[in-house]
Amino acid sequence: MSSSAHDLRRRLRGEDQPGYVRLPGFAAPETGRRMLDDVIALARQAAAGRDVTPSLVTLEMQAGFGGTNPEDRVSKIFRLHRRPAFLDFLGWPRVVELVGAALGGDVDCFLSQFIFKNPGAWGQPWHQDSYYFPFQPRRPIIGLWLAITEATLENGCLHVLPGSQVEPVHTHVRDRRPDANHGYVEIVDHDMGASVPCLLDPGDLLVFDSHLMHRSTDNTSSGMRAAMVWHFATAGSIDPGSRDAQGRWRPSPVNDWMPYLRGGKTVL
Ligand SMILES: O=C(O)CCC(=O)C(=O)O
Repeated sequence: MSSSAHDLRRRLRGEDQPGYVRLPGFAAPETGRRMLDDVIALARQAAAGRDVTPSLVTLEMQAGFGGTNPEDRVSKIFRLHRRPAFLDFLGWPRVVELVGAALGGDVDCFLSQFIFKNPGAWGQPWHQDSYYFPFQPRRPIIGLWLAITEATLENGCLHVLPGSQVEPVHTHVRDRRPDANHGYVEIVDHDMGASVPCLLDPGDLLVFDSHLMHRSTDNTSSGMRAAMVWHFATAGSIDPGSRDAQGRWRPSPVNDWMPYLRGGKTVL
């Protein structure tokens, strides 16, 4: 393993390490704008009753939430990583190198989501992504969070708890706010007092371990705070799916396992 790969893994998963890495200016802002244009078109197609599968559009759940355009009501759009605007990013040599350094040469991309975070939208409470990923093996799993717009305290940037990647997956309780967004859960048994906000510019990238505790706050500004997130795990991971309302295991509605790296090379 190269020393830079060793260093990245240490920063993501090591004791007394932050559990995340911030890469300013990783992408040009235009890269994010192309992604935004693509998901706006998808949101409008879905609102017009067109079939947008395999993508999945979820709406903000707050009563009366809305705006002028269909995308103004959207919370997240999942299953995007096979679409050209998002697949192209995965083919970038810098992304290949980064993901390979973090996870090794045999990797799948299993989840992607564009988060609109429109004005007034809920933030996502404190959680660990591995709560949503009950795979075998449990780790390593990483997320890449690309800022599409600026992320500020007012528009609901991410907050992370440095060092919390060494914690096991904690109990998560359902988000207790009225009209909470589907799937939002919360860690309530850990002190988050040492958390730090991640103030990012468009094109900045945050790489983080799936045990890192993080949240985002509500968007109290008048503009959208958009981000694109991809998640990666070791190829051959076993995904039991997720539990439905009756507690039965079903294939996850949002995961889409796509081979990404084999022997360190892309297989897109
Ligand atoms: O960007 C956000 O608002 C929340 C994203 C997040 O928590 C995640 O990707 O796990």
